[in-house]
Amino acid sequence: MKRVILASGLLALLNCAQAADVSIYQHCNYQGYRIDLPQGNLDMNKLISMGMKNDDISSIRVKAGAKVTLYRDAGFRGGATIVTTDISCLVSKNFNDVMSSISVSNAPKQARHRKVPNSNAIT
Ligand SMILES: [Ca+2]
Repeated sequence: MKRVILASGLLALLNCAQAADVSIYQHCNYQGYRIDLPQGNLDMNKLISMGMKNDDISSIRVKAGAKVTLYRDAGFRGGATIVTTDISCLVSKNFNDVMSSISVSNAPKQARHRKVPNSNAIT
């Protein structure tokens, strides 16, 4: 019985790890291209290598517990705004088409949502 409970717990963790916590979108209302972001500090060149155009992002989805800091300039400079929820149009934050670097982190209560290194335990 204990095994079953452990297995379902691991499954929940895996499901959690699969979906991106943060996605950025080209246009307002989650339109245009979408880029799923991993945790960490993502500078302009990294974002461009992931398919972003500089100064082009207009909306963002942020799952509960995640925290995102948007920066106007590359190198995490030029003024920042913190986002912890979905923003359907960054015009409302005065941040439309300006973001050049971004920092993605999780609040402490989400820290347990990590990838499970060995999923064999489920079977
Ligand atoms: Ca910029």
